[in-house]
Amino acid sequence: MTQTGKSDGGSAGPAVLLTVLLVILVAATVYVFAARLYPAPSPISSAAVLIDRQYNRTLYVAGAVFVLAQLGLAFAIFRFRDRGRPARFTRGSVAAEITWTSLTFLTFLCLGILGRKAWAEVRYAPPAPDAIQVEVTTTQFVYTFRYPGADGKFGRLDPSLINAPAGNPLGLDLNDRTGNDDIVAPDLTVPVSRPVALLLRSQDVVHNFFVRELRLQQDSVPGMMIPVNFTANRTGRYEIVCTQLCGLGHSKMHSFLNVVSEVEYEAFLKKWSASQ
Ligand SMILES: [Cu+2]
Repeated sequence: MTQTGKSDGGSAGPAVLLTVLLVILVAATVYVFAARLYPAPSPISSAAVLIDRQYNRTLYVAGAVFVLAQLGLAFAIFRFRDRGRPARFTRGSVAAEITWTSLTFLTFLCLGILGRKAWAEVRYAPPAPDAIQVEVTTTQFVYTFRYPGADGKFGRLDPSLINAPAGNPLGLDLNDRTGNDDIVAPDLTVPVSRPVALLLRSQDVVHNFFVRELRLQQDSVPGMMIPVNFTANRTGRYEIVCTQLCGLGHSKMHSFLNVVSEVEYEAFLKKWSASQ
């Protein structure tokens, strides 16, 4: 009631404005995703296709929940707007709480189960017997890739021998014969359609190995050897970037993944073993 005693009809303005804003927000968000304004580069491995499928599934589920929740909120704001009457207190509903908490739990459980293959294939499956082994070492702010050479064995590393300006960034122990044929390169070169088994390690802080086209992103952690597998099925040059803020030079920390033919790969090995 107003001071004059006339009935107060409330104020619909703020409720209408907020409702309209929410509907515009929902429409704009749906448009950004539906029109694919920022498409990801096409995948270059079967595991990347699985990751894309999982991403889309998660996006559809989360998108549907987002649209329903925001439109529900818009409806509630408009329906229960200020009508000049005192607000009524409600206690909520335990049954409704249990229902949507259980539904959320089941949704995430199902998404996790559906996505386990995509995750496990890259991280837990043992590498194929003919996989190409490459050790990836990260340090502020470079990647160094090591191939075991003809003997298939990595030579011993000694941290006290690390001396990048003298050409030994990994601390390769030259007294260890298995290391004599090791190949150390600044780029990662692999043949197309051959399984690759990477071993990630770090010399200083936590870095990351990320190739968008492989949908592969894995931290490298000091003191750990982290295996990841991939098989690239399209030749090309793809950027490898560090996605962990690892210091002042972080934004410049990158390298390249060269996916080449068998012939080019053999030539690469020859060239680098001759230079070392
Ligand atoms: Cu880094």
